[in-house]
Parts: sequence; structure tokens; C-alpha cells
Amino acid sequence: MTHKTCILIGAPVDSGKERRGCLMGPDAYRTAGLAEALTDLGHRVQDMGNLSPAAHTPDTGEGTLYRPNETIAWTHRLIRVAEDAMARGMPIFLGGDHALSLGSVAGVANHAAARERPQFVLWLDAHSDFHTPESTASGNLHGTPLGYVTGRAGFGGFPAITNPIPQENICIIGLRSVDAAERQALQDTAISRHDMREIDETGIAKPLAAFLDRVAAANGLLHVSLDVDFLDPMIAPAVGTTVPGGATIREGHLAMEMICDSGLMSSLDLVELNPFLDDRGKTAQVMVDLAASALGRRVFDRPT
Ligand code: B3U
Ligand code: MN
Ligand code: MN
Repeated sequence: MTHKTCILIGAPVDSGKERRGCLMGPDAYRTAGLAEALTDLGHRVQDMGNLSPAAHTPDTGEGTLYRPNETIAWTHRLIRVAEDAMARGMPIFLGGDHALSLGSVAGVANHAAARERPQFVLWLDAHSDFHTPESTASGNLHGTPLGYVTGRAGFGGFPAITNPIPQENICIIGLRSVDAAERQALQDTAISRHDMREIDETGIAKPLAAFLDRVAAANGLLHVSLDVDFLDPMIAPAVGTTVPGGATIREGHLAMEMICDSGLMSSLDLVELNPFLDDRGKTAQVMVDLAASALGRRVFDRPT
């Protein structure tokens, strides 16, 4: 693959849900050797260190949402940082919980619009994260990024979405925990949705190849958002919301290798890692290995 400038953006967002620990994620990825793995593959790596949210009024604990002010402040900061990083290379957002994707995806979408390129999003997750602040039952904003970036109503107080991602440009793979309200809302959308039953029946390659073909045909930019809970908790235990029956190491690597072969990925989120829950760093290591696969690592050179 062509060599990239990988811009590592530490986004220790921990306001998207109640259980603490994702703020340690960026440093766990560094400890697991992410920069070295990418450098070994021939990429240039710039590490921006860990960001902090924009200035904001401290959350009071009142209301149904968990720490909305802090998440809004992160969204402001990350939109700007994403726009800026896209102009210089390939941003890799080191989460942090999935609330960081309100900012990362909205920011890359602004960049794509400025370049007159369609933005596509691949969401690898057990959950569909399609809530709004009005529909969420948990009050956890990490369950809302796809609702936000598609321009759903109910995000008062958040930065206005200037370039909503068209529903047909989104593909979710790995689903196995979708709330009733989300299921209902998703039913009326053109978002491609692939649950684990489908992966079991057809394999992961089929729906992924179909989506990548669509991105290529549209000359699109591709943002990949990889939630730790896409993977099975046996191989990736360091996440607050474990859901049994997730993707295997083999499915994870195959997906990343196909993404790499497509040459389409222009930005990446690594989210929901909670190092406090890890087993000797194994989840951080799996995530680093998957990122390396998406950026060209091969265990075997395949004959052409
Ligand atoms: N849909 C539930 C659960 C959830 C979403 N994302 C995660 N969990 N990680 C909610 O709280 O919105
Ligand atoms: Mn998620
Ligand atoms: Mn999830």
C-alpha cells in the first residue's frame, strides 16, 4: 500500500457513559506499540499527544443525560482537530469512548464536503449507536454518534451538523445489541445493517466487499469506526459493555485486510478500550494489531 502520514490523536473522552476508564485508552495504545507498528510498515507517524475538551461549564448531574456539557465540548474540539488532520494525513483517533465519534465523524465529513467527495462510514460495533439525546434510555451519549452525524433531530446544544452523512453511505457490521427504540428508528433508514447472524451465515467478506465496492464506485472517502465490542469479549475483554458472540480474531483481521486492500480508508477511530478492565494488555494489543492490518501488515505475502 502507499505510505501514509498517520496522525495519532489522543482523545481520552470518558464522558459518554458512566463507567470510567476509557480516558486511559490512548496511552494503552501507545504502550502496546501502535506508533512503532505503523513506522515498521513504512508510514510516517505524528503523535499529537492527548487533547482536552474545549472550555465548558461543568456538568451538574441534573437531567437525564450523563455529562452532556463535557461531551459537547469534546465534540467542538474534535470537529476542528479532525478537519485540520484530514488536510495533513490520515487521522487515527485513539479513544476514549464512542462519544468521540460525534466529533471525529462530523469533522471528517466537513473535510470531505469541502473537497466535494462523498463521505462513507463503516461502523464495526455490537451496537448501532443511533440514539438521540431524546431517545436514549441510558442517558449515555456514546450510544448517539450515528444519530448525530446523520443529522437526526434532538441534539440541541451540540454543534450544528453542516454536512450530514447520507444514510446510504453508512454500513454497520457486528450488531447484536440494539435497543427497541433504535431498532424502530433504523427500520426506516437506508443504513446497511449486518448482524452477527448474517456474519455467521454468509461470512464477513460478503457484506464488507459490497460496501467497499460502493465506496470505490462513488470515489468516496471512508471513515472506519472500530468499537472494541465489535470483537468477542473472549479476545477483547477490556470494554464496559461486553456482548457475547462477537467477531473473532480471524473475522477482525479479514475485515481490516480487505479495508487495506481497498485503499479507501482515510480516517480511523479506535474506541471504547477501557484499560482498567484489560487482561495484561491483550485487548490493547489486539486493537493495535487490527490497526496495523488495516494499514498494510501481512503475516504472509500472497502470490498474485
Ligand atoms: N444502546 C444502549 C447500549 C449501548 C450503546 N453503545 C454502547 N452501549 N456501548 C445505549 O445505552 O444507548
Ligand atoms: Mn459504539
Ligand atoms: Mn458498542
